[in-house]
Amino acid sequence: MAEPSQIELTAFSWVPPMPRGLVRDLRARWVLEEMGQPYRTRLFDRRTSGPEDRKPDQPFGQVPAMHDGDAVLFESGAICLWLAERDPALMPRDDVTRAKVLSWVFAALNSVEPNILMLQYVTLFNAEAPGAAEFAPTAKSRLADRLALLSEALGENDWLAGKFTVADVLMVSVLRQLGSGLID
Ligand SMILES: N[C@@H](CCC(=O)N[C@@H](CS)C(=O)NCC(=O)O)C(=O)O
Repeated sequence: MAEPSQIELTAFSWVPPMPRGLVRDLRARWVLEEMGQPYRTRLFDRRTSGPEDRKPDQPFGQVPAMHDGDAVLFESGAICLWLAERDPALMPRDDVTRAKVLSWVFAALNSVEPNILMLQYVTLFNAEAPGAAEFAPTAKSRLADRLALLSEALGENDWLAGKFTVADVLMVSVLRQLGSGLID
């Protein structure tokens, strides 16, 4: 019988309709699938399980977290980078490409995603909060500007670092959040 995988990923067995297909464990699953790396999951049902159940592995009570042997990681970006380091396709070994990959990984999580989150907060999650409706057009226009610059940087290229890497996994995962009509 095959050894059980030493990799365990936390995820939800149930979420409300809106975030389905967008929960951040998908980023790690995508990388694991690209690598052909077997893994098992530990699932939480959001109807019955609260953040406290997840805090032992994830200080903010969220998913994903990942056990890899004795190592425990949280943050989808850290998990994806940890895994990609083992796959020269996802994280090429040459410095020139590697520098691009690292830069685009952080751009996805630190320069693009926060603008999406800001718009989500004022139009979806906290739409009723004081000032939210007034700030929504600014948030929308900031996101549109950021997306225009991303598009300019990508140009006619298919991939951010010249070939498909973990940077594309993370950027696409971030951009998929726009699919729900957040921006025209
Ligand atoms: N920055 C974290 C964000 C993780 C996150 O937002 N997780 C959400 C699902 S996509 C979550 O667990 N939400 C449940 C909750 O907050 O109760 C990451 O990239 O891993």
